[in-house]
Amino acid sequence: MRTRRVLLVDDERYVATAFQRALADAPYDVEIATTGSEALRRLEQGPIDVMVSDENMPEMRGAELLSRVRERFPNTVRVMMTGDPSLDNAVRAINVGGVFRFLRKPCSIDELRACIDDALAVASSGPDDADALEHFQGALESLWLAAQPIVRPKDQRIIAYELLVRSRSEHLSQPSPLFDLAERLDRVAVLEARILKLVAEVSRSAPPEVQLFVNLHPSTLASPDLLEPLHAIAPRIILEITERAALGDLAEAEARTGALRALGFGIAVDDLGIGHSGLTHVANLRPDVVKLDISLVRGVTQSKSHAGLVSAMARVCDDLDIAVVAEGVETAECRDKLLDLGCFVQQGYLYARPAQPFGGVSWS
Ligand code: G
Ligand code: MN
Repeated sequence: MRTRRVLLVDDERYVATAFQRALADAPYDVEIATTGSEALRRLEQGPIDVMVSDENMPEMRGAELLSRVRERFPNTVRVMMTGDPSLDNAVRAINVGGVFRFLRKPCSIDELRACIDDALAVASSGPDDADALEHFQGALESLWLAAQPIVRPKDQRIIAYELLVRSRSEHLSQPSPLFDLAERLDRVAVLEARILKLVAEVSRSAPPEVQLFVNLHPSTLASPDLLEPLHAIAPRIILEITERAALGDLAEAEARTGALRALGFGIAVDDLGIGHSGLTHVANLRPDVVKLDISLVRGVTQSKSHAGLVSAMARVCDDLDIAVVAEGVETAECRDKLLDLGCFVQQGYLYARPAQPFGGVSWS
């Protein structure tokens, strides 16, 4: 089984870190967040078994956070901790947040420990892992790769395709639920191995002059052997490393991407947007390609600051010899604005949706 994870949410960082330190010897990992939105972002990155949230937080109250988590991540067992254990609070936490336990502040480390143990026991007796495994195997057997062209609109050329994993299994057709399940079942490497083998197969029918962009799960950086099937075609492959996933130790990430480069692979930083640590990644990893996130690209026709950021990125990347790809281009207006801003390589529904490889483009 994978290591279990507990997320402590408290706007007072020292409270959270004090508990985290006290639980350092526990047989599970303890992570912390200081706002509701930070907690939600963390949940999007991978499964959390138990979340313990403070109620009284300025940005998003605990009850609201718990209700959102209940809706989006129902497998995360929820505990509320509050210094104001009024009946109203309790009713809201139970009815809206579906909480498992209610802890009163100040709460001793022993109380917290016991509560987390109970919550973890409930978490493991949740959805039946045997069923989940069968469902996952079904998805694994029906995997296929969609391809979406990456184009230079100025000369109407397809210069690459991004390969996107899909499956024919119900609820698992898209990569994010598929990888969530793989993480829960500790099968990420199995899934990734299958995908990379498929990439090697599909590459044989790709037009000879195009490059292939392949999304890597962050954990694959630590298991580069999985890329073996692609060694022979490494110069055609650009490995996309998402900026959304914490790359952990940057020095380590640099060494790992360096090793992949030495094998001939290109490196792209994917989903580069606003509000993450992406620029640091760009500066340190010096990727061959930067892919601007949809949220940034969408903004260029409406917002001066988005447009300014994109044109600054295009200039900096040009200076550093990094190619820029704008993702999520959906309209002609957006295409033209991006060209004005110096983004000459684009990808998005305007040109083609991800589809069976390797389709053409409508140059409207
Ligand atoms: O995280 P990554 O950049 O790899 O995600 C690419 C995803 O974006 C794919 O699932 C693809 O279907 C989707 N996508 C590609 N082009 C567009 C677009 O123009 N608009 C929107 N909304 N999504 C797109
Ligand atoms: Mn991508």
